[in-house]
Parts: sequence; structure tokens; C-alpha cells
Amino acid sequence: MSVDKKYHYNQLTDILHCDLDAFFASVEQMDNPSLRGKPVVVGGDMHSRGVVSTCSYEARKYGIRSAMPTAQAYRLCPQAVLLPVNMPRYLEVSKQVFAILNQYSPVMEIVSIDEAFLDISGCSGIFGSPEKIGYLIKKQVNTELGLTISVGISYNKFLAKLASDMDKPDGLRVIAPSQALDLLRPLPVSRIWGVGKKTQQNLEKLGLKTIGDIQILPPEWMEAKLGTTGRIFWELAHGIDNRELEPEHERKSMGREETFPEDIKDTAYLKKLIAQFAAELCRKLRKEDLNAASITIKIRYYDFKTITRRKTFPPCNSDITITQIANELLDQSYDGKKALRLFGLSLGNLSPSAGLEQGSLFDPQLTADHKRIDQLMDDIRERYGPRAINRANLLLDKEID
Ligand code: TTP
Ligand code: MG
Repeated sequence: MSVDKKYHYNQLTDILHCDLDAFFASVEQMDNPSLRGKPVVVGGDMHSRGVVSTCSYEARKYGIRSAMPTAQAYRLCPQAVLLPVNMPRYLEVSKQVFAILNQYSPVMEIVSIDEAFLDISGCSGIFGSPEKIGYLIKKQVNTELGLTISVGISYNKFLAKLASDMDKPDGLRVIAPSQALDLLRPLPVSRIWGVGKKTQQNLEKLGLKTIGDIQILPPEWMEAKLGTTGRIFWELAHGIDNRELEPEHERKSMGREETFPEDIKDTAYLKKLIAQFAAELCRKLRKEDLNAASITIKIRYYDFKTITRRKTFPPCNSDITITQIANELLDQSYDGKKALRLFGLSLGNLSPSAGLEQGSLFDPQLTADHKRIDQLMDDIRERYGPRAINRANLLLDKEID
């Protein structure tokens, strides 16, 4: 089956995905020249059941991989140099890398400690072709910081990320619109964004082993078997991905977020934070006679990997409603296992609230009660300051600034 032409019409390769090679290990090798060219493993202590964070490409030849027990890595390559994780140093270098990337485009989405997307549409006039920009970035990162970075270039995020991985380490790869289908065809379904081990098994049960197996199916078949996700997989299998970049400054503008002094896993604390953020943001909404119709929560893990989860609902500006929905989103997206360094809550789809009821989401009597309580609290805070009154769920064990 061929893809509707409109999908590929006039699509420029102006999305770059940049990902440092063997990041933590490369920083160690850069800081200590005697480690260069050697198998280096960065991770937890093997005597206390630590795992490998990453390892140099020299160590990968022995079969060592991220997330493997360090003790196993040692057995595979006893001559490897084992080093502990020095996060402050990696964060420092990470910042320097992102500062370089930002010189090539103001539109940057940081995905994790060592990877970011750049949208370079509009920048070619200054620096040259996308490939030239990729080359310049690689050169600058290497000369200024002594690290190699792989760059993938294509017309959307999915393909740019795939491209950056194809020629690692020190890769530079462009996937043009005309190449996408052929390139995707032989790859296993696990290379589709969002397909983990479990989904891969489910797809294989349906007889879908390669991306090409999906390409020959009608999208309706995928949708019938897997719902909306099936349609998304079909699109990705055809190189279609319409997600925009989410630059940091745009995300911040409508919400509140908090970077923790120490990484935390405490979901009860996160829920108190949600209640506080919701109270502040809703008060702002009510002051400006606005309703919100979507909530986004942002979770940044200790390793800087960041996820956002969004939910839409009938327009409202009630603390309690927003808090409940944000709590649900948190429960669905975070299991309290991996430590977090940042949590954020933002409200979107804002519209004027004047004269509009809060929607049918909750019992009308309850909604009216919530409105009265919100109004009362706003009045008290207006008169005596923002901390004069709080709901019980905001009485914190730990103080939130
Ligand atoms: P990655 O970019 O996935 O890996 P990498 O940079 O080490 O190697 P490459 O990109 O060349 O394949 O992750 C970036 C850093 O994040 C990595 O250097 C260490 C850390 N990390 C962990 O701590 N645990 C993990 O399981 C993974 C995958 C990465
Ligand atoms: Mg990397």
C-alpha cells in the first residue's frame, strides 16, 4: 500500500536529533586521558548490586550494556575500568552541550541529559544546509568539549531520532522523505517509537515482526486491532509523525514547576505539591476570568529523562477538580519507583469563563459548593496574603516554597 502523497509533500529535513556517544563514560575519558581507548564502565558498585549506567564503546565489544548488573559487566570484561556515577560533572557538561546546540536554533527540546531536538527551519540561511548544520554542531562539540555527538536529521522527530542512532558513534545521518519507507521496511517493530517489549510481543502475535509487515496493512486494520495506538503505529511505520517540538520556555509559561533539592520518590509529597500548584494556578485563572480545559504534568527523572502527560476535560477553574485530575494523571504515569528531580503542572486550552458553567464533569451541587469555597478562599487570600488559608491537603510535613 502506498502512502497518501500529501504526507510527504514538500517536507523539509529540518528536525535534528543530537545524542552524545557513551555520554557518562566519554566525560570520564575526556577528563582522564589515560582512560581513552579503554573499556570504561560507569555505574553502581558491583558489591552492592549496582547496575551499569553506561560504558565506553570499547567496553560494548564485550557485550556490556546499560542497566546490566555491574558484577556481570566485570565478569564479561575483568580488565574494564569501573567508575562511580559523577552526576554533578555530567550535568555541567550537559549544560555546555545544550548551550552549543542552542547557538544553532532557538527552538530546542531537551529530552534527557544527553539528547535534544532542534528545529532548524529558518536557520539554514545563516548556517547552510541541515547536513552542514549537523556537521558544524559535531565539530564545535568536539573541539570545545572533546566529546563526540551523533546527529540525525529528518522531517520529523521519530525519524530524526532513528537517524541519530544509525551511525553511532560519531554519526551524521540524514533521512530524506523519499528514503523513509524503504529504510523503515526491514527494521523490527521494536524500532517504532513507543513499542516496548510487551507491545512488541503483542504485535508479533498478530504476525507483525517488521515495520514492513505494518506498511502493507490498511490503517483501519491496525486501528481495529489496537485502537488509536494502532493508528499511530501505522503512521510511524510510514514515517508520519506530526508531533511538534516542545521547547522549555513554552512549557513553563502556563504552569508551575519545582526542581527538588534532592531527588524524591514520595508520591504523597507530589500530591501535596499538585494541590498547591492547582490552588495557585486556579486562583490566577479566576482572577482573570478564565477556564482551563487541559492539564499537563511534567515528570523529570533523576537522569533528566522527561515525560509529559496531558488530559483534556470540560472547561473549569476549580482547585478541587484540577487537583483530582492531576492526581489521576500522576497515578497513571508514575509508580514511585524511579527518583524524580522535577515535577511540573501546567494548565492549557484557556478560554474566558464569564457566564459559562463549569461543565458536566461533576455533580452540579458539588460544583457550586466548590465554587463558593474557592471564592471564599480567594477573598481571604486577597485580604490577608496568599498563605493566609489553605485546604487541609496543603498542610505539609515538608514546606514547599
Ligand atoms: P544514552 O544516550 O541512552 O546512552 P549513552 O549516551 O551512554 O550511549 P549512546 O547514546 O552512544 O548509545 O544515555 C545517556 C546517559 O544516561 C548515559 O551515558 C548514562 C545514562 N543512563 C543511565 O544512567 N541508565 C540507563 O539505563 C541509560 C540507558 C542511560
Ligand atoms: Mg547518548
